[in-house]
Amino acid sequence: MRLKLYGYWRSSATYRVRIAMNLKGLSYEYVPVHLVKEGGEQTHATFKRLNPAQLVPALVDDDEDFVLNQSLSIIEYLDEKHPEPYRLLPQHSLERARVRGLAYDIAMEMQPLGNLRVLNELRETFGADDEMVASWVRKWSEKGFTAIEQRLQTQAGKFCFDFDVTLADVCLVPQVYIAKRFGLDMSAYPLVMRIYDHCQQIQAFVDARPENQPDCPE
Ligand SMILES: N[C@@H](CCC(=O)N[C@@H](CS)C(=O)NCC(=O)O)C(=O)O
Repeated sequence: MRLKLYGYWRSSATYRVRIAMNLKGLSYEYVPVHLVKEGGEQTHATFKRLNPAQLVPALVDDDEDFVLNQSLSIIEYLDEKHPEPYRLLPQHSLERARVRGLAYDIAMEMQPLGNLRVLNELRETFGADDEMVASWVRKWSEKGFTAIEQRLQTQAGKFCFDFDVTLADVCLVPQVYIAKRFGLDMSAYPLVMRIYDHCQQIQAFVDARPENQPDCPE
């Protein structure tokens, strides 16, 4: 396997894949796709060939000659192929469904509302300024984290699901990063933040941080 991860330092979806690959000790070449420069490199023909949806991340395996898109689909593929040292999706079907449920709450209900092209549309079509855009992201982040905080009350330990790191944690940490970036006060979500802080002590999470990526501006 010669894996190439096309992504962007500040992309939360790419951040998820970086965490998962680091947890599994998979080495990969990181190929930055600048989402803003020159109208966004995700819209250029070279990247559209990899992902016509014009979204990062994309995972390319040059040896096996395939391209995958959608962070959760990429992570599930890697999890099945490399179950060691952690399974990010539990083997028990009910537990697996619960982990997916929390991950989807984040990846399908929260993250898309703060995606760059949605925020650009708010600015360009509806005349939103920076504060209005930030307030929009905070509003949907609050709604999402309020539900997650409540859900965590019955199941959280060091991680979202007791003591095992799962896909849910892999999604949670980048979403907290986004909320903080847009100025959300996270003190209303103590369980979310306990898990976030615990994950920050794990090297795989540290190495995946946006500020530790080669395309992060100095
Ligand atoms: N559901 C997709 C979301 C991908 C996504 O939204 N990527 C963002 C960065 S986090 C992007 O490429 N945005 C570019 C744009 O909006 O033009 C996944 O999980 O991979």
